[in-house]
Amino acid sequence: MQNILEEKFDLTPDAKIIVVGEGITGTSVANFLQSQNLPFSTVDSRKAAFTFETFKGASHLIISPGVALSEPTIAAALNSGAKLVSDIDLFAAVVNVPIVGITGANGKSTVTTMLGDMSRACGKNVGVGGNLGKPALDLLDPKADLYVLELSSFQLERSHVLNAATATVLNISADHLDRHDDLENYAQAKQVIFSGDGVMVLNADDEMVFAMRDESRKTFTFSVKQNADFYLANQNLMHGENVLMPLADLPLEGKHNVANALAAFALSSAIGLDLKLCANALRNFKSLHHRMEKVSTKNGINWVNDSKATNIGACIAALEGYDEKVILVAGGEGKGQDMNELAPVIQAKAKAVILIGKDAPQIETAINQLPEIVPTYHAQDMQEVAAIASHVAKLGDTVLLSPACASLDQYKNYQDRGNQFAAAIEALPA
Ligand code: UMA
Ligand code: ADP
Repeated sequence: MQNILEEKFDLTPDAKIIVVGEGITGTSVANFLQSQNLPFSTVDSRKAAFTFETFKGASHLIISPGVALSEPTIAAALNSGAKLVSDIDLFAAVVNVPIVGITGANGKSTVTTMLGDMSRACGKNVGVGGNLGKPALDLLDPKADLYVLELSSFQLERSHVLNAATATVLNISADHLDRHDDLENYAQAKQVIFSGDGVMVLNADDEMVFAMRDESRKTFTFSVKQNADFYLANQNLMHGENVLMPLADLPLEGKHNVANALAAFALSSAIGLDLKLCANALRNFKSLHHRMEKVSTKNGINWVNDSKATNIGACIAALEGYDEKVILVAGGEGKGQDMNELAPVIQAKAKAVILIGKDAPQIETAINQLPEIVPTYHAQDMQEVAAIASHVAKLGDTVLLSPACASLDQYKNYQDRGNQFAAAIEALPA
């Protein structure tokens, strides 16, 4: 392994390697470097603020995804010649079995989990992780015959090689624009997932994804709207002339989940899995917590927790899945998204909106510009959300927490936000 690391990244016992960030990525990198007898130091700005001195003389920086590359002290070190290497680069360099790479604005965790289930159903010893669950380097296992990685744009923007056997960008919509300059820059970061010569899996319904097509590469397309290699027709998920499975057998809500299932089939097909066994795995798929999760029917109201909807695209997908109008709970840290994109869908699908969090005023301003009035309410916490929703909702109505925003202004994370929502409903008087 050491030879590979020297050859690919010039990582030698003389290198001055700094691991930036002491979270789960940093820890996985430190353990890996130690196992390779490579010396390193670690830094974390929570312990001591970064200064130009911190990175002086560094030959390599292995930077955790939560740390911005634009941070001035880091940018300066990279500019003066320190090499940027990621945990994903190290992982890809030492793995000798197929890697499946999954990125996109939304659906990554769902498709990654689907592919893990499908691989196990086909008898594979599969390591599943990355942005979801265990960091990539912690998955390394000599017995593994396949790895499935969820990759975020932050992980990809600091990576150079993946050489995935197959990879996909599921979709691109505004997210993390506080960290990426614009949508093109964000899309570019995601494209690193196709480095190498593996099979590209592309969403034919997403213009920016489809533009990544490379005629020289083997490509599978998927679509819920049109003809593609993997597509939806006559209430069936299809591959060419073959029915993969009837739509009715897919135990998930929403058209976006049909797209996710088709993407998972396309990836499975690219690595030669038996698609019949894959379909069986999907029939038993359990939707993940905090994603369109039906948490309660308290007082005759359908309470749905979609707290993982941390961007506008996910919230739109959630709303569009309903035939009738719902009571939407939205707001939080808006990450520089343009809330005017959300407003028309609110007009079409929400009978009222309960606003929470820091960027509630931005959503309210967008709603106030709509041609027809959508009533808005403000809540300080989930108890207040539950109380207002109980008051506004009629028997049989749906109350949907799909915030279109990150949670960090008010909650530990999206799980905490979803759990507090569920707890507040539980605590409502019957
Ligand atoms: N830190 C600094 N300086 C900074 C920022 C962070 O020193 O400016 C330090 C923190 O003090 C902390 C450490 O870095 O000690 C944390 O590093 P990190 O933020 O990179 O987080 P990790 O614990 O390494 O987790 C990361 C991902 N986190 C982020 O991208 C923010 C996890 O994704 C991922 O599961 C994990 O690596 C394993 O691959 C989380 C996430 O929110 C779930 N991802 C975003 C998303 O899904 O939208 C991208
Ligand atoms: P990610 O890992 O990319 O955040 P998840 O599978 O965890 O994706 O889903 C995150 C949010 O996006 C949830 O609210 C979910 O309902 C929604 N979602 C899932 N798949 C899609 C998709 N293909 N298009 C739009 N929204 C989606």
